[in-house]
Amino acid sequence: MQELLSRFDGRDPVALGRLLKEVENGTPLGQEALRHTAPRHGCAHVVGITGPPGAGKSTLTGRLCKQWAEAGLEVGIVCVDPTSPFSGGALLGDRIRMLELSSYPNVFIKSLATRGSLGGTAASTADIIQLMDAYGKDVVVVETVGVGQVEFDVMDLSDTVVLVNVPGLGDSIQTLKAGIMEIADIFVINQADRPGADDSVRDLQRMLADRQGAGWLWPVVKTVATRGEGIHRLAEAIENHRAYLKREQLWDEKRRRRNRQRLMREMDRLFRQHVLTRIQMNETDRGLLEAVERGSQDPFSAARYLFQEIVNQGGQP
Ligand SMILES: Nc1nc2c(ncn2[C@@H]2O[C@H](COP(=O)(O)OP(=O)(O)OP(=O)(O)O)[C@@H](O)[C@H]2O)c(=O)[nH]1
Ligand SMILES: [Mg+2]
Repeated sequence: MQELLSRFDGRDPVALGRLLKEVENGTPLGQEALRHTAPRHGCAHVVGITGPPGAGKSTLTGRLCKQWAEAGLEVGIVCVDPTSPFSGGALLGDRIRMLELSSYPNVFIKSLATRGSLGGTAASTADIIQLMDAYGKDVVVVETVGVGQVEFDVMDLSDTVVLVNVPGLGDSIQTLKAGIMEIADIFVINQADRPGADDSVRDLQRMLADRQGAGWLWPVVKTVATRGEGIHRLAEAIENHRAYLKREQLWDEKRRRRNRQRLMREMDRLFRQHVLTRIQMNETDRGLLEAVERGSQDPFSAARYLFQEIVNQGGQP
């Protein structure tokens, strides 16, 4: 274990991959890795890329990361619930582009399959970001399909949220509008080689003009990801947002809030674990649980009773 951690500290990508897997599976070694790396995280710029399925998020991520990698930056990519390039099932051209990207020694790609699993996605994404950050990644890009609560939670882990859309987006904007529109910092109209791109940019700009920002004007960037057009402008917008966050002290504030959330989440986890152990070991508690299940005991009083018992016993099971 110690050897793996020192190899991680020595920036061995194999050790990073191994520890990411441990963290994803919630093993004791994964927990140890999180404790070990906690003091060192908070430096990486976390960029969330979201938008409807097939908008070109992976292609765009690939282009952006290639540019950063060639500029010498350490880059991490996290794909949450991927359906294309990174996981397979994609067109050959996309696969080759991604393969090309993973040949850069300073790029690390991690896919996080979540389909079918209940909850915990945001938690494991936060852990994966932490590890990549502590490893020394300058930028960590997180790609999700922007449709549900999970994506929303994951985007909450990002410093800069990029919302990718395609021309003729009237309807898709409407469906995405609830929530995601509000948390986006940069808007992209990708597939600008298709008709209607300029109209879409105008529509978006009109919509954003009604919004009063405190110091940040939401840029709308037109891109053709497949040809690499507009990527420089997008990279520039992302860099401007980073500078803005630092200037306004929002960078530190976000990290404080995230650290607080992680404390609360870890407390929840430990407490729940404690309660489950107690119920397993203690017949009275088990009887109480069964009564709650049957409906003959109300869960609110039962929870209060259990809580008080745990406090009285000083946290011993
Ligand atoms: N014409 C055109 N096609 C594009 C552009 N960008 C991406 N595509 C194509 O659109 C398809 C989807 O691209 P992806 O990058 O996989 O899109 P995605 O948003 O990551 O898709 P999911 O992860 O499945 O939601 C691919 O066939 C791309 O080659 C573009 O700018 N113009
Ligand atoms: Mg994708």
